Amino acid sequence: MFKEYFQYKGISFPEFIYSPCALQTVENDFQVLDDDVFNVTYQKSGTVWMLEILSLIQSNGDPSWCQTVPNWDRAPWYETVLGLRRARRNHSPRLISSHLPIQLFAKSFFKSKAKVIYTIRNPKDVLVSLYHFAQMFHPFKDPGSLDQFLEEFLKGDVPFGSWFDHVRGWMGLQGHENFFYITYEELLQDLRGSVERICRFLGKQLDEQALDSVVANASFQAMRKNKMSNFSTAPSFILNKNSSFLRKGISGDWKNHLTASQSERFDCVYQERMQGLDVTFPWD
Ligand code: PPS
Repeated sequence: MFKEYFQYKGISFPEFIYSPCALQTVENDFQVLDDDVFNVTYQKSGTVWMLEILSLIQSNGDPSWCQTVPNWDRAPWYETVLGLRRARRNHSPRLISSHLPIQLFAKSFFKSKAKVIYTIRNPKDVLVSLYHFAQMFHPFKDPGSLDQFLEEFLKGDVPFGSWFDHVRGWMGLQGHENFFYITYEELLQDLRGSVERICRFLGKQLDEQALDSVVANASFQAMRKNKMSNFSTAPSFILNKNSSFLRKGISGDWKNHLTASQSERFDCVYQERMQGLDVTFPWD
């Protein structure tokens, strides 16, 4: 049952958590509402961090929601079989998370006023984070050696497909008023300033005390302690609890894992695949 992938429109998804039927429903039938806010990322780019920030903003800085309801219920990943059910059941204004590439996203989004916040992270750190995650998340295949996994990642031969295609696809919405992007590195460098920018995009005003609370409760330390955010209550047949989902929470960890030649190989593919994308990221 576990560790098998199926293909949906050329993208790999792990069985059991995802199904072709749920993906088809999301793409073609899911009714996006104008006040939906989507937390979109390529996996391991800061999804649960942004989820926490958005939950706290929605609650005007009051941490009770984040401390009593698991993150997967507050902002369900709507492409999963269970997340789709939760997303449909949740009351508006809904927060919805997604790792889907843009071409598989709900069609009704593109005719709505719903907002997307797209968080992007240095792909070398995404690779390292994903490499560790694949060893603890039972639906994923064993990643093998880092060298092997690096090649699969660069080819896009991993769940959710290519990081490059994902970023290029979503960044095509740059300039649309319902699209906002931010990097994991900006969140790390200036969380308060980032929260203020997110609030402006959402048209939400928080007072100083509420902002302080968002920043304090969305810190790595606070989230690591919060059972509703650290996945310690996730079933152990899904997640191996001997490792931590909130692993290191830093930028540049790739330097502790990639050799000089692996890093050069990455740079070479990065330059080729990102050519013509008119954006500069903090790691460029
Ligand atoms: S997933 O499985 O795709 O939804 O994972 P995702 O949440 O996108 O990414 C997990 C990484 O984000 C880090 N993280 C944080 N870093 C800093 N501050 C906070 N508050 C925070 N919350 C989550 C988490 O530790 C994973 O990164 P690594 O590098 O593995 O530590």
